Amino acid sequence: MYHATPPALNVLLTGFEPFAQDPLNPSWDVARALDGWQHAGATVRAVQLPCVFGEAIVRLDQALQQWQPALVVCLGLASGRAALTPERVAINVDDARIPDNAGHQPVDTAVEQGGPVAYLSTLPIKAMVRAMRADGIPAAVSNTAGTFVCNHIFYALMHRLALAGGKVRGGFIHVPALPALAALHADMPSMALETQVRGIQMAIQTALDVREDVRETGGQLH
Ligand code: PCA
Repeated sequence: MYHATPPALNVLLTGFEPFAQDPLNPSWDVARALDGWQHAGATVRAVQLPCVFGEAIVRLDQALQQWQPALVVCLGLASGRAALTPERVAINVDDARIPDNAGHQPVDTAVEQGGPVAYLSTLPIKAMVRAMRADGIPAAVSNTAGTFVCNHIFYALMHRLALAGGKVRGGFIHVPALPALAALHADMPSMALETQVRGIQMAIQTALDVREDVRETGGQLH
């Protein structure tokens, strides 16, 4: 008799530690809230990354090694945005406007020496945006993840997935501030934690269910 059970599928979901004097980072709150959540036979594994150039990649490599994920979604905070924004493209540039949590501030250096100029997300970003908006959650495709630690980890992730043969899909989603964080600033858009969690849940669900992205216009940041 054949009793083999299919291998356990893991979804690696990363969030960042707080940075830039903010006391919290919703990207980690969201990832932590989804740790252990299951969909379509896959289990979410949440890992926190340091907001430090280089060290974040070391931690990512450990997590990839540990969980051998079938899908990787990295989250980060984009304060100032009002929607959940799957990123389209990671560029091979570190150009920090502020120092990271270790005081490093690289300017115009490569994430990976000799790597391609850019990688596109291999997540179905438009299907994800469509699913979130259909559920009443503000979402939009973003065409820039910036040039700070979020783009750094997004690029490093896509480089690794490409070098590993491109069978594992991955990408990056920026999340807005939480109301408690926005309250520390004068006029910052925010989104409640439970809405963010539901949106990211929906995004992961879509990535697991949808192989081919939808092709449609609209729903992107300018
Ligand atoms: N956001 C920053 C880095 C860490 C985070 O959560 C960024 O957008 O680069």
